[in-house]
Amino acid sequence: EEVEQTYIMIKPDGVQRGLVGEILSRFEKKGFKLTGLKLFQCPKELAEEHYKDLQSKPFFPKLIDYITSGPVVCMGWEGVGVVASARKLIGATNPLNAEPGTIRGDLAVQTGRNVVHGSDSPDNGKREIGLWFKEGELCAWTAVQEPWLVE
Ligand code: DAT
Ligand code: MG
Repeated sequence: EEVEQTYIMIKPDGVQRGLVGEILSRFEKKGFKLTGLKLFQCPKELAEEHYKDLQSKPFFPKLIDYITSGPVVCMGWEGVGVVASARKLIGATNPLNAEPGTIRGDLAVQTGRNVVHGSDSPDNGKREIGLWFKEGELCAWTAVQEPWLVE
């Protein structure tokens, strides 16, 4: 059980549908610590870098159009096991397969509009936070609730 960092992003559909507070509060209530937060219109080059592993997929151009179609909410979250835990809170990539209770299971219908991104490994968590945030945009702080979350 290691303290990890993950990059969570509310995609343009989540912002347009007024789901920012709902999605953010699920990570907050779980007990993770917010380390960075901003509303951001993503340039094409950054979207392509973020999703570079999917470059050869047929859906790649549509994915880039979607992610750059409006502002996203960029978030850094920290906590014990946060990478895998956040992926569980988010649910399966295809919202039709996502369990009720998960963000995608409760709030989304289609893979191409699945409202939220979460890093898939601790290494990618660090990589993506470095990609989306500049130095000075992240805060190191102590949450007073910490001893009530982790023994
Ligand atoms: P996840 O976002 O669950 O980590 P992923 O990394 O495999 O999923 O893919 C990144 C995003 O690309 C995903 O959230 C939506 C889009 N995507 C993935 N597979 C797709 C497919 N078969 N058709 C259309 N879009 C897809
Ligand atoms: Mg992924």
